[in-house]
Amino acid sequence: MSDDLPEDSKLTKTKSRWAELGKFLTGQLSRPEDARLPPGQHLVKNWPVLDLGQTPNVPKEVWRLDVAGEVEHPQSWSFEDLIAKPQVEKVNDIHCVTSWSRYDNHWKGVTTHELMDAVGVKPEARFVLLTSNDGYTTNMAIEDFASPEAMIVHSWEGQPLTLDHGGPVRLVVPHLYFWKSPKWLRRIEFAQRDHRGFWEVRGYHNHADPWKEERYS
Ligand SMILES: Nc1nc2c(c(=O)[nH]1)N[C@H]1C(S)=C(S)[C@@H](COP(=O)(O)O)O[C@H]1N2
Ligand SMILES: [Mo]
Repeated sequence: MSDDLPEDSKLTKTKSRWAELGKFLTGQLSRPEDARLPPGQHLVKNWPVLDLGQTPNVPKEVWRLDVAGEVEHPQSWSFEDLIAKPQVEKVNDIHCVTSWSRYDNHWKGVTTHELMDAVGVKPEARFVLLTSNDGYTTNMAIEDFASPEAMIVHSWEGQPLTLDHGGPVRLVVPHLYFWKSPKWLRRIEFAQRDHRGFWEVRGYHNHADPWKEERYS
């Protein structure tokens, strides 16, 4: 699948270069008077679109989410299955590694806790690998995936998530840089071992905590 990805695209080359150069690193803590904004970030009011440039148009009628790996009950959810779960609304901030942050995003969807309960995650599971319909992948420790703020979302500001921003369904893990929030979510795999995703193998930090400026590895 990763064969289809734009390895030589300008964006991929530029961002790989930024990782080598340590672009946007301040080495500082956030200013105490503005503790909401992580170091090296600036605030935007709009919502930029960032991706590899291959927008997969998967209507919600045919969208599926497979949950596999170290789970008691592997499942494949339709959009209807997702909507049938308890719906939760949360508000949180986005922090992108390219240095923009956006406050007060209203999300609606299903918590990762709900999904983990539904599939029965085995105690052996320690990592999560996420795969999207454009071939994008990203990875995280199960503790990060299980953050109380992490959600599988289908709505933003009371409206269905637009295609540009990952509709019909994306993951949002707001305590990590936004590249750990895959758009067009297709598959969640629980694993005993870590498997680095698209940006994680291109010089980006495996953990990605914006408060610690974990931009690059
Ligand atoms: N499927 C997919 N998810 C993705 C990406 C991508 O290229 N493909 N890019 C990531 C990056 S680098 C960022 S900053 C955010 C951008 O999300 P947005 O376009 O909704 O702002 O999506 C993340 N999730
Ligand atoms: Mo990004």
